[in-house]
Amino acid sequence: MLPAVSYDVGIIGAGYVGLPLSTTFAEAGCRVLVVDVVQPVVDALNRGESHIEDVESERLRPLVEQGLIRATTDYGELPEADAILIALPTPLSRQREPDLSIVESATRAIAKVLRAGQTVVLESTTWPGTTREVLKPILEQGSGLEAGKDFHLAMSPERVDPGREDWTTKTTPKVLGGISPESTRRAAEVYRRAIDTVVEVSTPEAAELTKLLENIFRSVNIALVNELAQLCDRMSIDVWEVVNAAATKPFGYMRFSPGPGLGGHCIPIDPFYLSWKAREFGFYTEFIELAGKVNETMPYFCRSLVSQALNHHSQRAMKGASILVLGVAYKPDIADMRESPAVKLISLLDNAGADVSYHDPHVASFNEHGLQMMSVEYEPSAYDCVVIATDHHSIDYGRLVDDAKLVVDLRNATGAKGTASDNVFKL
Ligand code: SAJ
Repeated sequence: MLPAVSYDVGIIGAGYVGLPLSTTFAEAGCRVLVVDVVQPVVDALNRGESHIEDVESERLRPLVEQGLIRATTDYGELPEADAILIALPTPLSRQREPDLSIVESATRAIAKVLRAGQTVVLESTTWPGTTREVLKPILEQGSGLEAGKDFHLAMSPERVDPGREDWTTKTTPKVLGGISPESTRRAAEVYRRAIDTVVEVSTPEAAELTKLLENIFRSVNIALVNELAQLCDRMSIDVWEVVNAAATKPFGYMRFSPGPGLGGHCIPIDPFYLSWKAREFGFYTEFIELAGKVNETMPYFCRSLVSQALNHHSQRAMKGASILVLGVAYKPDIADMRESPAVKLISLLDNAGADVSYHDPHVASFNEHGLQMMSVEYEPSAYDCVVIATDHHSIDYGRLVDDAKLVVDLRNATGAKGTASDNVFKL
């Protein structure tokens, strides 16, 4: 006897992907079961409290009160869901190799409760072949069911850009590929209940590689302008003037900006999922490796800019200089610290003997890569140098140029005023 289908979708993982996805399905009238292993997160969600910046509690609470979203730690409730969407982290190991352990563990738990007729979709960013070579055997062996026949299996990469408001989970086109045409059809049917545009591709591998292309495209182009920034420094050309001028081209060009390096849980990591898999085919992804190398040199290059600025403007050595790093989140107007290049820069400045503090209106404190710090009061004039590492829009950078002794601007946050002021040194 099949259990009554109490949920249209079960979503595994209540993170920056899973919670917006759950909310989007619920707002489309679907009944959603959110499964997460962290009990306090589950309890908070069932109280209508969101821990994800992109989903306000005011938006979540009515959906919980209407019974459209319920959270649990129990995979045993999943047979009551028509479809199961996996939105879990795929980090790199310490050896910088793909780490699918979280996804594999969840897949084994799903296999134990999988029932005929369900559709399973992987949303996590991963190497081409993961859905077919890793998830499929785990699900089949754990359930005794056959993929493509007894249950359906597909891959549909997440495209969340944390903090973005113009494109939402509902309005961003969703690529999707199943292990068979019927799996593609069934999975697309699920997503079309909540997502405006579903783009079907022929296989999960095509969907997996589509996502990697999107993020490798960003990593390589960011590395390009970072390399140009280093060359411009030697040629005494303002790289910001050049990237801004290039961006006036209305076709055939896309703006990217130099900076102190690559942060976030995607761009610094995803490309290495492909270079790792490509080696299995005796293929070396030169662009990915080169981009990674260039992007990883940026914190070191920025440290030398600070050292030069202190020397030329203030006749000061780095050693003993008081430095305020302004903005440590990995990108503007969010609190996320993951892989933030500002953390590496702070370590380098500290190792060079500077007395380093940080201020970030979004990040009260952090504990990353062995650094544990708290945000200090914002008093730019109290420091020998203020380094703009992330340009949050809540800071008045014109006022900063007037108040600070010396500014090193790694994001062109000070704009024309910074270019005109002799106490501002730019990347
Ligand atoms: N960065 C630069 N220069 C640029 C753009 C970005 O230095 O021109 C830096 C940022 O400061 C940040 C890092 O790169 O540290 C990543 O920036 P990002 O804008 O790619 O932001 P993410 O990683 O939060 O989101 C990206 C998505 N971003 C956009 O599409 C604009 C998208 O690539 C993916 O949907 C998402 O990663 C993901 O989850 O894969």
